[in-house]
Amino acid sequence: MALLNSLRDCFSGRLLSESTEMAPFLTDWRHKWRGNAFAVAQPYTTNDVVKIVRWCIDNGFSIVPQGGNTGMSGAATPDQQGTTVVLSLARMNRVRVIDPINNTMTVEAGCILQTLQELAKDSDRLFPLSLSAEGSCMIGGNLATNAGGVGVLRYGNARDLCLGLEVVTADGEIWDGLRGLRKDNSGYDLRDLFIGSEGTLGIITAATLKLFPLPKATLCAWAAIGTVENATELLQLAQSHAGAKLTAFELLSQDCVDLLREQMPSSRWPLSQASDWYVLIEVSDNVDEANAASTLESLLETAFEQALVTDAAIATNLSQTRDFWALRENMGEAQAKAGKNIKHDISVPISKFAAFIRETNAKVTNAFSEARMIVFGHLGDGNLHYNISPKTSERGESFSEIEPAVNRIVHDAVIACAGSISAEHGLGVLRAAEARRYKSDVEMKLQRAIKQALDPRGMMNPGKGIVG
Ligand code: FAD
Ligand code: 2HG
Ligand code: ZN
Repeated sequence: MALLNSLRDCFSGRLLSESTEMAPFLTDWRHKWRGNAFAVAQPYTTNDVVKIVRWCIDNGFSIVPQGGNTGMSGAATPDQQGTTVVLSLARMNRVRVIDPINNTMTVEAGCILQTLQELAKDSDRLFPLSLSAEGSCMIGGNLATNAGGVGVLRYGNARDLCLGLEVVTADGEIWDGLRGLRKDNSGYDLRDLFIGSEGTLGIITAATLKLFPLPKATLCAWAAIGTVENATELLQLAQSHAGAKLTAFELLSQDCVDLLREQMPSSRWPLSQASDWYVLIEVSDNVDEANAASTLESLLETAFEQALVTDAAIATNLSQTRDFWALRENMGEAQAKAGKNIKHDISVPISKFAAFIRETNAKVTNAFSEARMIVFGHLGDGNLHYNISPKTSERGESFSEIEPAVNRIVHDAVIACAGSISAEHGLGVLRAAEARRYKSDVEMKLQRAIKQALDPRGMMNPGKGIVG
């Protein structure tokens, strides 16, 4: 009790220590992992974060930073030991400055992503990071995971959208790197070390983010495609036809659509016939909607002529646009509703996409007849969500038992085509050991040297990420 009170008294924010109030912070959104913690601290300011870190150093506790707790890899859930303080950034949600001339905004780590998108829009700007969890994930978490989402093809991932950071280091010091500079070669890039480090090197407390001109019109189309080869050809065509106007290019299989409609029967379906594959294409235009429509229409016309597309629909109003996007964005939730699944968030060169899917689907379904392939993702980025659900509604342990063998098949195939076993969701605990398995000794030596230099006590998010 004395220890708890000394933590409570050392900073000005909220401290939770009752098991019921801590419970939501001790499991992930899928309830795949559960842990314990000494307490959950919710600081208001960067100085509060400093005090909590120093208290943890003095008392031998580790820290698990947490944002919106929407992560996919178990990285924000503490381990079982109960010797951790969960440091929730939720109350650090101030906007420090918006600079429309520099096209930047400086915000605290606990700002909800959607709030930042809306804020940018109010200034006639675009903050293009966009993912289905945007209503609850926080910018600190987005940066700590180097989140991707649906706008990477045009605007890049979270790393590309960040110019500067403020970080509380594992020594309890503040690094003020909140620079709104697009060019800065004045030393090793500390910002890039913290981005994507999953809370294992320090605590991001604020960030300076890039803003873009707000497009005048955004339009999307849903197209039926016979093969993945056709989808990658269509991507080439769309890139050459629409150039920088192409802002999203997402792929889904018929099995994904079936799963979605089973779990969410109210989903609206834009086409009259079924196909093996579908793509969702978005174009954005800085002139007007007529321009956007003409780009999309002429793209689809050429695609029909080249027999790349068998059917297509363009969203003609906001409600249709939402319906099209819902078919793609609700995939995560639909899988969660369906029960157990095995997720693989992988990157492969786009040129190898079609062969990868064909060959790996065959290997997985030959080895496990109960596997239902749920393959979708950000084709424009070479990032697949290569997920597997049980064919029946069976949710028991037997499906979990096949997970290591399935992972081995999928990840060996990824590495064989020079891909990555974690594209946008990070390693957390889900992929940490496997990532180590595929890294060279040299790369592991460098990774450990970075961890040792920035977190010599090993107190930041122990057990997570590449070094663990
Ligand atoms: P959390 O889950 O709270 O934390 C994630 C990691 O970041 C943990 O390691 C944590 O310790 C660390 N962390 C959090 N805040 C800080 C901080 N301030 N300083 C240091 N470390 C910190 N991800 C994608 O990339 N693309 C998608 O398309 C996508 N779609 C999703 C759809 C759904 C329905 C869901 C539930 C998730 C999706 N995700 C996606 C995963 C998730 O939303 C992202 O990883 C997101 O960036 C996590 O943000 P968060 O605030 O929830 O972080
Ligand atoms: C998405 O792109 C997310 O929808 C979630 O990254 C992927 O559910 C998944 O595996
Ligand atoms: Zn994704």
